[in-house]
Amino acid sequence: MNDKQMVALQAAKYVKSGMLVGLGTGSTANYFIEELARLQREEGLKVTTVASSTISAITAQSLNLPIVALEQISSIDLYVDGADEITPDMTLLKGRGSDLVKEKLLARAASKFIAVADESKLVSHIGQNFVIPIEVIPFAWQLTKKSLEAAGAKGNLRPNAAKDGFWVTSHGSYVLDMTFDRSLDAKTLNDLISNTPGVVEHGIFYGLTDAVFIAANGLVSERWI
Ligand code: ABF
Repeated sequence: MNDKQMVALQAAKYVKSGMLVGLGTGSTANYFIEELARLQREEGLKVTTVASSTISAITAQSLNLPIVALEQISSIDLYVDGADEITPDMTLLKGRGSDLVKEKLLARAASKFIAVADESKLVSHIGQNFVIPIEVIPFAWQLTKKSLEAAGAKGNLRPNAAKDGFWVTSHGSYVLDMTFDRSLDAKTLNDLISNTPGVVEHGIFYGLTDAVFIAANGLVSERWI
């Protein structure tokens, strides 16, 4: 069993029958979805799920997990998802793929949000290894980019090489992949980006995690707030 699978299985121990469970996106979240399906099949677990992306919804459906649409929920019991970066204060960077809007909605709606990852995701500050994805309203992208540049950011629209154009998310936003001065802390960055007109949502998950589970060399450590 690899570290991603191990940490996902640990998170699945917090799932109880009757829960409405949010399904994350990515390889670690996939192991969690597969484990839920196994628990349902072999141990009679009864849960309802809601997915953070089309791909996770397809996976859940193919494994016969009951699934409801985001439109049908106003809160969930538990959300389990991976991350691209995790800082010591449990801030996450997410959204290298897409659908970070749904991911953030579920993280906010959850009574408990557990972030799961292997140790490669641990960083000292947000933006250490990856650019910060910022979803913007398409017609506002130039103005939004300019506002962010005035705050010292650098970057550009995410390209879509397959279509020889720009990346468009599942709900029609463009994505600005930006870097910021590394002296800015997570809260400052979070507030700055959230308060920029034209921004739909961004990949900094500040103050949203209840726990971070990290697997390293076959051992899982849990850190709860
Ligand atoms: C999605 O998948 C993203 O928000 C996050 O970027 C990524 C983590 O993927 P993995 O578990 O495959 O490393 O949730």
